[in-house]
Amino acid sequence: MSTLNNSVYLRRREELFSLLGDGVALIPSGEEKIKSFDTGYPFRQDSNFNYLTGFDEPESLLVLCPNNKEGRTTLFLRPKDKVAEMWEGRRLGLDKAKEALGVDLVFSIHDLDKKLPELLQNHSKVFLDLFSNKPLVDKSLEHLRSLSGRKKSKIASPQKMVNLPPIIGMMRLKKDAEEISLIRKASAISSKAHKAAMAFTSPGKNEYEVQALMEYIFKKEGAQGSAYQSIVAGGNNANILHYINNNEVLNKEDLLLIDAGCEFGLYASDITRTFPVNGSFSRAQKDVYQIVLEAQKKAMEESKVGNTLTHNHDAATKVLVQGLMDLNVLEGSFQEHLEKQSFKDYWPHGTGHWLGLDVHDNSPYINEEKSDIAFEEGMVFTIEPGLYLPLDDQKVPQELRGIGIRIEDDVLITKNGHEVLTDDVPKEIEAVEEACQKNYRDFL
Ligand SMILES: [Mn+2]
Repeated sequence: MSTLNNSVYLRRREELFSLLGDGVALIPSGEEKIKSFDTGYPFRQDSNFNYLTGFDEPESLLVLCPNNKEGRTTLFLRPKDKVAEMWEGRRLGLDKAKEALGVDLVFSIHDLDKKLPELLQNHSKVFLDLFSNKPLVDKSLEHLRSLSGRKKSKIASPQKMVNLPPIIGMMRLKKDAEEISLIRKASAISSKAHKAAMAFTSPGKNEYEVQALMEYIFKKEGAQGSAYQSIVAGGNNANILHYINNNEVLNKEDLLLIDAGCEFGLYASDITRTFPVNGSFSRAQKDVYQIVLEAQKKAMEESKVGNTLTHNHDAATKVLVQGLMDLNVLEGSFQEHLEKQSFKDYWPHGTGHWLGLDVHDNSPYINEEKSDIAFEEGMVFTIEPGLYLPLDDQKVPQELRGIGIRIEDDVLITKNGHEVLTDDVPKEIEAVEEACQKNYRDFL
């Protein structure tokens, strides 16, 4: 039924109960979305709902009431429906849900309006996603309004609404053993696809051919597909940070930047490699590549318990700015560039983000004291420095124009430092050139 053993979700819900006080939390499933007319996008479960239930159906709502005597965990879900199931697929149904998901109470989603007021009453606050689920907020407000209208009935109605995602986000920061094993699996599959892409790429192929090979490997290895839209960017296309057109022919003089990763058990991996289309780096490409690689290594060194993503970013930025000066892209004073951020044209993004159920995992970056969240064992994030030197930038020396490079790995904080989960994909210049000489069929 669910990806992991029920005890994992019970443990997570137990942790959340302890943060809710006498409140009640509403956590809706993901929704089916229309792609065009009557055809939908593939359904993808909501990350928080999955984190707390493992249940993979839409049209469901999890209600957590730590002080509800009849049961703390209530699930609304779709009832069995012979015709609908014949057309659209099997449903768990109410009868099996309790045991399959370890919840206390189950109701049909069609009875939500009838049952929700009962579940909301006699709590001081309601926890829910205030900013990205307007229908649920509206519905809750409607019920709260009618509850608070019944003043003489001695029913206490919640007076406060609290935004829930940051609270679950804090829980999701440190990955448990089950999550780490899913991220490991996602990383291994994505690593294989990147190695295959290096071996497969050659001048004259189209970007989408390389994309197709990688996404074939994602599926073939059991992943649900891409965790995010693959970026397969030849030459100057790499200087468009979110280039997803992936429809141009690869030139033999160019580099190919690939930012692609699969989703396994809903967990993401996120890898970027940049390698020469013809299998060997030119002098100019090597010069830029070495700087980005060095920046990544310096950021890696900072990745240990107690440090923060800002440590990583500052370490990478120093190397990249010095590099831009060495390449004669920037002139002037190193300190001034750092202070004025005048490198932003060529190094415009952050060095990393949390990674988990979402590729940019929906967890806070600062704590309640408004300072950076410090690394703890079990946290997972990316390290992805880059340099982008557009073809039409007159300030960039001629021979460097059109080069865009990013190197990205996924990192797990351990007791004594960190582990690079995507270390299997070559990134040293010689190793990359070697990987380009391999036969891609060996990865299929
Ligand atoms: Mn990333």
